[in-house]
Amino acid sequence: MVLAGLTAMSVAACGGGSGGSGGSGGTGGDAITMGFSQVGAESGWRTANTKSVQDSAKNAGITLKFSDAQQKQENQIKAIRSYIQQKVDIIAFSPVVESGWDTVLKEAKDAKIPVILTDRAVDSKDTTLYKTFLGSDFIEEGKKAGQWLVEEYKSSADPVKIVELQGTTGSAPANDRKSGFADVIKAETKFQIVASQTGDFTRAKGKEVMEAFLKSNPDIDVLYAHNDDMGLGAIEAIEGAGKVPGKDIKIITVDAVKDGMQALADGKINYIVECSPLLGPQLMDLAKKVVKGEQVPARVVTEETTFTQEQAKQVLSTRQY
Ligand code: GZL
Repeated sequence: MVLAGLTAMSVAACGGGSGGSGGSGGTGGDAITMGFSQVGAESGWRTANTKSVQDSAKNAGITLKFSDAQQKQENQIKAIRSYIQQKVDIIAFSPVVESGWDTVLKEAKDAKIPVILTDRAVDSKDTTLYKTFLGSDFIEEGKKAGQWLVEEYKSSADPVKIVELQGTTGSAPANDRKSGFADVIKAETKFQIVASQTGDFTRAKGKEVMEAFLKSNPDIDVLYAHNDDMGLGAIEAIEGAGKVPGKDIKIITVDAVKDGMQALADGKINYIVECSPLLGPQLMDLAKKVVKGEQVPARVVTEETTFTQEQAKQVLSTRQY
């Protein structure tokens, strides 16, 4: 009995956990090796998320193999295949877009290497392809943005012309922040989205698209940007057009990274819905449980809040990212 028990434990420790024979991890012993495929380095949020993952792996004693996909799905698929070849104990990744993952996730499953989704979701129907999804509720984030707008304009019946800077086309945050926001504002016909286009979550693209919006829509009242970085780029465009951001055009963004919170405190943004990038500690806890073969929740939703201009002034000095 004792020998059998020891054997079982040693297999589990080498990553044989929930995935059966699993990867040897390339390190043997109790150490866990994680292969992590990151979206890219497109925004302040992503930079903070990468730091959280890397610091947390170090603190957890997990060997991290890390790759930056430069926002290309084919690079993420290549990275996941490489981790399978290296027989890592577990794979975690933030899928740049929702679709097109079933084949490579089946390869990981066949190789008995468990997968954790972090930050963004996939639209695979087969939920046995991953052990859990850790990340924000993006629909809820979009709803919070819409709810602020409804409250902000409750005493006026005049039309409110909105332009929207969407995140990366096909990504879960872009799809869900768009639908959550639209669901709330559709209750009042005064709200009109007059233009909506992707800014790919970057400042540069956000500025470029906002410049085009301003040329074709001289009377914009509100900008809803799916992240701070696009909102900050849009602020440059708005000021370049001789308008005052936060006053002539009210701005709602999502993330609450430091630069966004500074613009909120300065009155250039009106409201920010928080989306926490600090997923590293929870990711490493989940990874240890999965490798040991322990049950984990299918969905772990990150806690987050919202900020007004006044609240930003109060918390700015305490922000971690
Ligand atoms: C959201 C994350 C998004 C951020 C953007 O969890 O995927 O990607 O909102 C980032 O800033 O680029």
